[in-house]
Amino acid sequence: MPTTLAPPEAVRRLWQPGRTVVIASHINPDGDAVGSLLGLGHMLRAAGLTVTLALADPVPNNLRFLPGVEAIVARVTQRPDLLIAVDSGDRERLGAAVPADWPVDLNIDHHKTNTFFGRLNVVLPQAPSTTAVIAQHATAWGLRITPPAAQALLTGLLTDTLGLRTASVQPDTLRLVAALMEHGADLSTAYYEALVARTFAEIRYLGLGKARAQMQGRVIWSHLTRHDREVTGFPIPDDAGLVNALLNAREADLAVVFIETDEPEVVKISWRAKSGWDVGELARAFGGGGHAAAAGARVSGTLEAVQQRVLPATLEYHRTRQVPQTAR
Ligand SMILES: [Mn+2]
Repeated sequence: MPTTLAPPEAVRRLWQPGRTVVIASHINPDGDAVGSLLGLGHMLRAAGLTVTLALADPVPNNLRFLPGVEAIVARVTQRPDLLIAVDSGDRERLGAAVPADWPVDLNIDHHKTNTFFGRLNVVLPQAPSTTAVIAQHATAWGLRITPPAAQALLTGLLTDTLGLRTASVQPDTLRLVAALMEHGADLSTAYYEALVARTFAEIRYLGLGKARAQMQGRVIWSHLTRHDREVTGFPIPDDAGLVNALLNAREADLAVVFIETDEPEVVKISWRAKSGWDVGELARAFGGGGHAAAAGARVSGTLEAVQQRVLPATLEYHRTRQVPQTAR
């Protein structure tokens, strides 16, 4: 039987010096995935284990300042003594980082939806980030928080809380920030690098999207084109954070961004919602997926045609709080 909250002694017994360990996290990694991977990785290395870190997808640019990030591999083929999953709600979200039939010895997470797929599980849904779960347990697990570990753990906490401004941030969270700073984390650098810094191209690309924002009935939307990327030099067919920036509008409940991709007639759509709304439902109606607050889909058609289908459905959803039949 898997445990739901493994006793610290059981976890501590896993890390015998000399053992080989693979730590893996989820596809499309975010700051909490990378921060958990590096934070635990640095501590286990300091404890005398041979550590390999695995992520199926590349580390986003805003997290490349973290020490040790260059050693992360896309796939592990040699089976270790221990396999640990961090910040991953289920086994499948590890993607191709490790073979699907390797059992997970320890699953550390904070997602409410976690499936307890580890032999030992440390899943705390109230925790603001998986890095917070790791930082809170480090001492009980017999681990020492080194300065590079502290920096990685703080970064995951900052990104999952959007810079310490989500409702999940409690007095204890700020005490944890203080403790990580005492262990050598640099708050100002982590905050700037992970959350604030942008390239010049990104600022201009984002600006084009912001300038053409439109709003109707508390739904705000905009689009970004291939041409926008050509003129600004922004290299990736994504929204560069535009959808989050649009949802900052006081007057809006929902935000949508349409991105013309580099594939012919494929449009990427990103939805964001303030609390109480569920754009995941809307995204699923268009063959995509996601959560209540953030969701996405890829839809075939020209930018114009896709907007003409998806925008009325989004406005209708907002008006009736139901996904209209026509969206299916
Ligand atoms: Mn997380």
